[in-house]
Amino acid sequence: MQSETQSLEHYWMPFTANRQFKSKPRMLAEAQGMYYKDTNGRPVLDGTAGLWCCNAGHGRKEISQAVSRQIHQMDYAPSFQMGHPLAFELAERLAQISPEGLNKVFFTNSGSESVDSALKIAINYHRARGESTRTRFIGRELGYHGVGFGGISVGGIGGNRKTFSQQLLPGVDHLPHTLDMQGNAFSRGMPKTGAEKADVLEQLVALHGAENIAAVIVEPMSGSAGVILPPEGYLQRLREITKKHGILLIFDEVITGFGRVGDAFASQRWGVTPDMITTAKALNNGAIPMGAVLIDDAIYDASMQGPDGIELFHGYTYSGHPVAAAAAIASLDIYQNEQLFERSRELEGYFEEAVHSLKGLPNIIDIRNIGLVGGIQFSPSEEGVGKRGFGIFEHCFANGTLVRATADIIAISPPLIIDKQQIDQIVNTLGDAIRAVG
Ligand code: PXG
Ligand code: PLP
Repeated sequence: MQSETQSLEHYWMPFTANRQFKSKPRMLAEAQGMYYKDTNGRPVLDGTAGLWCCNAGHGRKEISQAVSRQIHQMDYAPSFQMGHPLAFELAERLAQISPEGLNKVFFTNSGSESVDSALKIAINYHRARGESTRTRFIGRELGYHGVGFGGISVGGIGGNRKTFSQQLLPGVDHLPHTLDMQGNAFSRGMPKTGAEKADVLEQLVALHGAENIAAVIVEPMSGSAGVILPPEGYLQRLREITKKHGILLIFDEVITGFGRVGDAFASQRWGVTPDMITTAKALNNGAIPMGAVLIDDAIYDASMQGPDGIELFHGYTYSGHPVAAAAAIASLDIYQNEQLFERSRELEGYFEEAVHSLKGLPNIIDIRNIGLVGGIQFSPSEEGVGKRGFGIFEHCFANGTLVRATADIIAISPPLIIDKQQIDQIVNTLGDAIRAVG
């Protein structure tokens, strides 16, 4: 419980307007099912699964009990040159639900680390095959790949890069983003047009030479930049072009993984299999920091060919942490037992109708959706970019619903256990907020 005298001065909060927050804090203290409680005991409906993490909802006993059991049995085990059974068990479980061929797993502690790991694995793979000139990466405008120097280099959100622009990885290009507000505003699900934007990859190959390009990394659906869906056929084209030129394709599924878009992974929803998938967040329902890279057998096998010894000079103190792994196995059990990935697909139609019913309210210029994720985009107010979005977020929170604002886009991504009435509640609160903020 926060006491009246609690100092807020010492904690430098991430991706937060610290001075603004500390002058008017929003504090969460408890969570159960679909609801948070703030420090005054007021319930807040979770329209964001935390930060896209808690797909099975909050306070799941199966997870807390697994964590408690494991921390008693063995709190920590070294991860270099030592193993423990749970990490192997979790890797096997992940291989069972991952797309075909992606049967190897490298553990990390966050999405950012998963991205850095995947980029390094790509370079290591090409070197192992004698193609050591393949070092360039291709990301995409508006992409979010976490905050490591690797991730911001391939990332395409200007605000996250500008301060560090002289220190980014060399040899990175960006594909154009796929948001087309002229042609595709208010699309339901995948937009119809724009697949040809993938063809820019051919131009980059012509410019640099395929023999110099290691990998292309994209979010199959951009989450952070405001729910930007791939046009029909776009991901297939990226797959065809990368395959043709021996370039690895990495899908960053930190947000789209574990049921968010109506299948275990977006890769399966859209029938396109990359060479690696980066994950984190809902991997263990957000309970303990953990991420993982799912890797095609061919990459692993090629990397095991050199002289006997360490095959990849990379890893984290907490890779495959036993307590995080216990939480992940318990989470996968819940996802499976309650068929939550299927539930996300089943509720998609209702959710789609609900979010698109907001069309026509003041200043809405686009609404986008897939699975249990929705994005509502507003024109910026005269006060500046982001003010309208933040005002709507604040109004919703004051009225008992948590949504997420990125600039003037509101994203909704509730736990997959949500019911129809709760979907209505989110949309109704949002509608009131939009009318009130104007
Ligand atoms: N890749 C993708 C696609 C992500 O969405 C990361 C990497 C980085 O993960 P970590 O665990 O290092 O934060 C992410 C994280 C938002 C929001 O509001 C999104 C993320 C994180 C925080 C807020 O959209 N995505
Ligand atoms: N910095 C120092 C001084 C370390 O000794 C280590 C790990 O041993 C690290 C950073 C990296 O920490 P981690 O493995 O948790 O990423």
